[in-house]
Amino acid sequence: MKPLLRALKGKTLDPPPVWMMRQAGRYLPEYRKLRSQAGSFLDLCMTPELAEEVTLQPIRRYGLDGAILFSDILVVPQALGQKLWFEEGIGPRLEPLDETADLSRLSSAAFHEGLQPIYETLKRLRKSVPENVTRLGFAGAPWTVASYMIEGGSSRDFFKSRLWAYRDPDGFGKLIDLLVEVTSEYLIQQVAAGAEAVQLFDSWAGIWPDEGFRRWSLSPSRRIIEKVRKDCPDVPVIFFPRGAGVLYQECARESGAQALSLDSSVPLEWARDNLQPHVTLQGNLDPACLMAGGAALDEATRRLMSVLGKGPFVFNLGHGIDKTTPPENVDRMMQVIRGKSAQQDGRTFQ
Ligand code: 1CP
Repeated sequence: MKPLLRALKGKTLDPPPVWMMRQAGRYLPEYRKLRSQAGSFLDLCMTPELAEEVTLQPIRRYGLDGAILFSDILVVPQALGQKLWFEEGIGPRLEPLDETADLSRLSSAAFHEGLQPIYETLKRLRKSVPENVTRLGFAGAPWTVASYMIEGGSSRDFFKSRLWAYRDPDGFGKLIDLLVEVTSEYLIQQVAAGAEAVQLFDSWAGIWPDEGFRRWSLSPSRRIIEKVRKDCPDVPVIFFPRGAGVLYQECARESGAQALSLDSSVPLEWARDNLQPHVTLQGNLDPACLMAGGAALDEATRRLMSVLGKGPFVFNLGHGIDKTTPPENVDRMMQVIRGKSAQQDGRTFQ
């Protein structure tokens, strides 16, 4: 079995498998080149040959253990009929929904049709991803996706979304229920097209007090994970409730995920003692440390391996790699991770 899949299924590997959130992207010159040829970011996501190529770029360069589908969490609202565009220098933009919005304007009728290019990318990756590399699918968790749908893009405080949830929990719950339904189907279709494991990104989970977290982050995510596991029992699910703090413990016990992706603020010894007995852990190098490189990077990489590497562990970052990261710092990180034990393990890397 492929190393990343083995780790996600609870095996301890030395060295641990490694991939990076947002591993394909603007820090790579080969990505910037293709991106400028493609026109828009969405064109890149929705053109299978190009999305396939971008997915493979960091695999060729670094020999990572996981190839994550190149796409975005916001293609889901787009497939529901909400207008989406990306503004240079600003980021994603959507025509915002509000509390009075007629949710029936969102339609799942053409949902899978709109996402066909993404399934096609995964089909192509079946043939082009190297043999020992795991193909990862992903989606945004309902709360994180809903927040972009309501705010109309990125937000600092998510007040509009939180106010809706507090004032009209039934109405807000309908939007979350719709996202639970379509996101489960979306992930199941990704598996049918070739994804061997999937990650559910709840990037803004940490904004909630505990009750809100349970109701709007953990519970909808658990429902999705349950559906995916029922249809695809062999496919591990990685859950990333960024910023969950001590509530990571409830996620370990109750989300149904096989692995939890830790943000950089989670203390390693605490995670080892309280989470790793229940699930595989993934994470959590600070992306700023990767950007800094040098001795700080070597030291943080070694510490992560020595504390979490004695149990089921996947080396990753605590959040996405930043676009100003020098690509050679990733080489340095890979050397520290794989060191000499990579040869002992008998694994070969391009
Ligand atoms: O200009 C460009 O080229 C676009 C930059 C970019 C990229 C490379 C965006 C816009 N999305 C992506 C790809 C992407 N997004 C992947 C690809 C696979 C990979 O290599 O990992 C994935 C998994 C995502 C997921 C995603 N998109 C998340 C969840 C993870 C996270 O970072 O928290 C979120 C919140 C988004 C929304 C989004 N899309 C793009 C940006 C810049 C953002 C974040 C905006 C914000 O901070 O609110």
